[in-house]
Amino acid sequence: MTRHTQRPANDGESDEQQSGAEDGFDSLLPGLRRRDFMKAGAAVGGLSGLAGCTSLLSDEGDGTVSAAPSHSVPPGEVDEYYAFLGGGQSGDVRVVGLPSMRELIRIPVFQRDSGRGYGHDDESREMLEEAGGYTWGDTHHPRISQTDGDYDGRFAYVNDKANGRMARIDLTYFETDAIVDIPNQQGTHGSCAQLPDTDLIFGVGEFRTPIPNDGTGDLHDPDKYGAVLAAIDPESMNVEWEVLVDGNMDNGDGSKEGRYFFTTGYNSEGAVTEKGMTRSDRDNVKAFDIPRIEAAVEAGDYERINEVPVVDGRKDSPLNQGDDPVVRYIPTPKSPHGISVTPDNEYAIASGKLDPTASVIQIDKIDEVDDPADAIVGQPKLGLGPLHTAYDGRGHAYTSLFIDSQVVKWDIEEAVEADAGSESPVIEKIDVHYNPGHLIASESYTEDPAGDWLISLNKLSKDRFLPVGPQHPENDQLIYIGDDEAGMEHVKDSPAHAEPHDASICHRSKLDPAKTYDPDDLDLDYTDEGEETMERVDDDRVEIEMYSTRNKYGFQEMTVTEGDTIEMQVTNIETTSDMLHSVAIPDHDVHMRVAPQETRKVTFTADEPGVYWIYCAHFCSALHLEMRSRLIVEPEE
Ligand code: CUK
Ligand code: CUA
Repeated sequence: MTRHTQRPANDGESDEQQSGAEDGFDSLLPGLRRRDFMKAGAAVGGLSGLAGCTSLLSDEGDGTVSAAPSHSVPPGEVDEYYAFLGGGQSGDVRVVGLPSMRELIRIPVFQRDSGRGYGHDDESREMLEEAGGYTWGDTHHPRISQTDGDYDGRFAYVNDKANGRMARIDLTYFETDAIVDIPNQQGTHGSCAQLPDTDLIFGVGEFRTPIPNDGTGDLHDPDKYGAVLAAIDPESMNVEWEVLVDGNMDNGDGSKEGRYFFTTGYNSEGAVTEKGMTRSDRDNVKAFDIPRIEAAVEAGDYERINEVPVVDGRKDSPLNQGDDPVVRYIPTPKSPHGISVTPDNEYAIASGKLDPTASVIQIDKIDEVDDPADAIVGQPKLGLGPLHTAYDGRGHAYTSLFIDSQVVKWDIEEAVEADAGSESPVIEKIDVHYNPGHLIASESYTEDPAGDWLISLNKLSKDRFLPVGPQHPENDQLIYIGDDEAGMEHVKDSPAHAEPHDASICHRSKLDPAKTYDPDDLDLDYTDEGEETMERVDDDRVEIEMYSTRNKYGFQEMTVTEGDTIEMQVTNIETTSDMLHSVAIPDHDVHMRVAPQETRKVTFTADEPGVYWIYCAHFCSALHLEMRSRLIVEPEE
């Protein structure tokens, strides 16, 4: 481990202090479970006395004693990591600090959010409109852009499983800045970048449909349905090409050097009922050969559908005959779910879901073997319902076990050595509460994971929190994984709004969020104090450009006529960070936030005569309530 400290919130603590106690003391040390004791005690060869033991353990200040470093972040201090969590059916991305697990902010992506003015100003509203105009999305897999195999802090990308879209979040401003509605794809599930430099973003199509799905094909014959992998340019957000495959797809991950993109797939049967989808004992992992696909596109070996070049990657495609197929189908036990490539780029590991094993695919073997099945070099038996796998950079894998409600830690090389179906690679299991979907370790998706924290994103919390009605919170549990001798330690429960799936954890040193806007980054012109204008540009159109500051708007009143369309552009001229204002207009469904140095525009129609108090909805000073202006709408003659 090189870059960051392994013991984030506890810098003064030495390795010797990460110790345990002898069996028998556990009742005296309430925070540490018995099995941790045994492991830790064995690791240090036992300790001589209880007094020494308790003083050597970290104290959480609330009577809890723990072998993990402190996970509490005292008031006024900040976290070591940012965690970006897909918000599922809420359509957002949550930003959580680690190890405190405090939610810092939510980034609205596919839904309007009045707290951030998102979907209220013209630009974000038009972006949502142009991307289909839906009111929600299903965000699963936020991935941070990388350069040279490490987070570069520029962008995050996240899928909308519901409506076949991919969005980009600008991490300078923590705002969604682009959304693409992916043609020919329904149910964009996996989302991932081509590494090491984020040259492409991949959207993985889950639902099989007729392609094109416009009613012209046979709607009733599922055999004619298909699913595509979509490759998106990370700058323009254009879909560059797609590959049509047999069966469906689920999750995806890319090899670290850009050669392959892997997807899991269930339903190789191409069925349309649960029963049919689970009939066969085998499904597959698809390995997309990116350079080979790009060569096919270059050579014109595609069909253009809905303006996108679609390469035929089905098994019987001419492009799949011979030695360098565009897509290799690697058979696995049925219904593999998560797939992730190890930090060293040796293996792609697919978790079995309906099978208790994970399949370890050796990446450089894919080219060599005649039978793709021979690229699977390990198949450890992990437990029931393995879904997703994360890494610590020390040769261990951590897999969520949905049915067993556990996280299993196992040794990757050991799994390659052992016979298929062996449990010997399993190092340790820890209970989580309950039914984990994804799990994620700090910087697990990079070439150099930090290996200290892991979050288990549990689907059910049952009775772990105060009851709040029939919909219970999700439970994101923080587990310390930095001490192989002491073992995994569960240190925190954190209730979450429905419903996190995947996450990316990034060290704070790799992000550089802006404190205020740079007006040069915005398309609209800055309006300073004294530059405000109000102009009737048309019979029924009024343009207003004004500033806002503590505690006034550029105009104290604005008189228009019933039926006028008003384009109101507002600059927040504050240079002090955190000094937000907004433009809230009663009865007009307007709430436009303007952060310091930000200029936004909102267009609305004044269709009811009357007086409307425009007010600032962000509490900005003692005179915040006085920060108002009147919109006077005179009746039409
Ligand atoms: S999926 Cu949700 S738990 Cu979308 Cu990555 Cu597995
Ligand atoms: Cu400005 Cu409140």
